[in-house]
Amino acid sequence: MRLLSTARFATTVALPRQMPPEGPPEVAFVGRSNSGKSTAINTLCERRRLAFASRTPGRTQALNFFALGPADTVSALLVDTPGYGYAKVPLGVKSGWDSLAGPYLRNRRSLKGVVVMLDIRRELTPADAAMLDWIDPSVGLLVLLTKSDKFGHEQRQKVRRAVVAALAAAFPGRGIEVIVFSANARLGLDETRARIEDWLAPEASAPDASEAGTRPLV
Ligand SMILES: Nc1nc2c(ncn2[C@@H]2O[C@H](COP(=O)(O)OP(=O)(O)OP(=O)(O)O)[C@@H](O)[C@H]2O)c(=O)[nH]1
Ligand SMILES: [Mg+2]
Repeated sequence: MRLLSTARFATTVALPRQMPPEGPPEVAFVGRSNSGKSTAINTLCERRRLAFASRTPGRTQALNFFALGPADTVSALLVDTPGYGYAKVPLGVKSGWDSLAGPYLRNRRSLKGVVVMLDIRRELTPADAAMLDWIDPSVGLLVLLTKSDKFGHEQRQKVRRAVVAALAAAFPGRGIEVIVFSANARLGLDETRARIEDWLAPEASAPDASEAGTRPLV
């Protein structure tokens, strides 16, 4: 069974003091209001209403944590974050960003990767660039061009090339992967799942237990 299909609700954090202690690896979903974060989580986890999706922008105001792993074990977490750019300011207080999501994304040591949702019709906005700039360079980044069912193949690829170029210019050397994504048309799901599961896998660089066991003691 795939790790993502074990997802279940863990906790909602509406205030900084409710933040769970650092622990298993986490991947956060971020993006402007209405960019498709909650829908992407539901689709990637094959669950209809795990994360609440809505037509009303700005509905998700808290951080919502979803646990992954066998029933009695939390081996990783997915985190749905409030949309930004709602109040026409890059990282607005009104969206809960300054007190909650902003500090979380900047300081959380358990955070291994951030999936950034860009509505394919809007490409990269200044608010998105400000958010990307906010994230520590040690954290993995993946950009999903969401709702790409709105465009035909040619137009999708054209936007993808433009976004890859804009990201390379704004964040040289970070090599940010850009995936054409649609929850409705089920585009880009396997690629996205593979990248997320990669981030959540136990440290590739950590010494292998079996190898350590074969090492002479003296
Ligand atoms: N056409 C199309 N619409 C989508 C797709 N994914 C999401 N939507 C629609 O976009 C709207 C917003 O989706 P959400 O998943 O709630 O977006 P969000 O980023 O979580 O929004 P906030 O939590 O308010 O910031 C909903 O009406 C979804 O049905 C998609 O792949 N294709
Ligand atoms: Mg949402």
